[in-house]
Amino acid sequence: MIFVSSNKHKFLEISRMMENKGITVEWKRMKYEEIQADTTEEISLDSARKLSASIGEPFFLEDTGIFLDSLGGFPGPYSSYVQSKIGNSGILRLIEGRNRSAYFLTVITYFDGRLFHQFSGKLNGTIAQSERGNLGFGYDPIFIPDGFDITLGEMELESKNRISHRSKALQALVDYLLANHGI
Ligand code: ITT
Repeated sequence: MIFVSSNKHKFLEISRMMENKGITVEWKRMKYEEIQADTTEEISLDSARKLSASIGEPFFLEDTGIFLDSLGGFPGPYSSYVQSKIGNSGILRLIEGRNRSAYFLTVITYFDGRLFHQFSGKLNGTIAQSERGNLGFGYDPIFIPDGFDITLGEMELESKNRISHRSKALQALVDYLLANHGI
């Protein structure tokens, strides 16, 4: 399976999950252009459509966002831009004194060589009072998954993989492949 992404952390999480299922993931490391759109689904699909013209064989990619309830779902599809401009400390300042509920959403788009298929995974949680942990990446140090009292930044990769948005979306893809192609 070819996975397209510029993000090493995503690849490490995905390849470990797939390894545990006996599937080898080949990392096509590249930065591709992402449109700015209202939904993660649209962004993920648009990227896959454009890349399919040059890749020409089955692959998958994913787009992920963090959605803060008290900010009407912001940054959501703008998560990458917001992370690079204001970072986790900026998010902590933005939601000071507000409801801290949030969720991660991952949308995988799989191109089977002809058609596109989407699979999503969600992880609910709350935004921590301060950054904690140096594991994971991106928003992990400020996100406490429901049912835990540590952030994703304090979780080993295997533990994050057991509960994450990304692993749920990936499991849906694997289920689809098993049902339709036998992998
Ligand atoms: P691609 O090349 O795969 O697009 P990217 O890092 O640009 O890699 P996204 O646009 O999907 O990926 O990510 C949006 C932002 O959300 C970005 O700042 C990531 O660091 C962050 N992010 C994505 N997945 C995350 C996760 O599991 N935990 C914490 N932050 C995450």
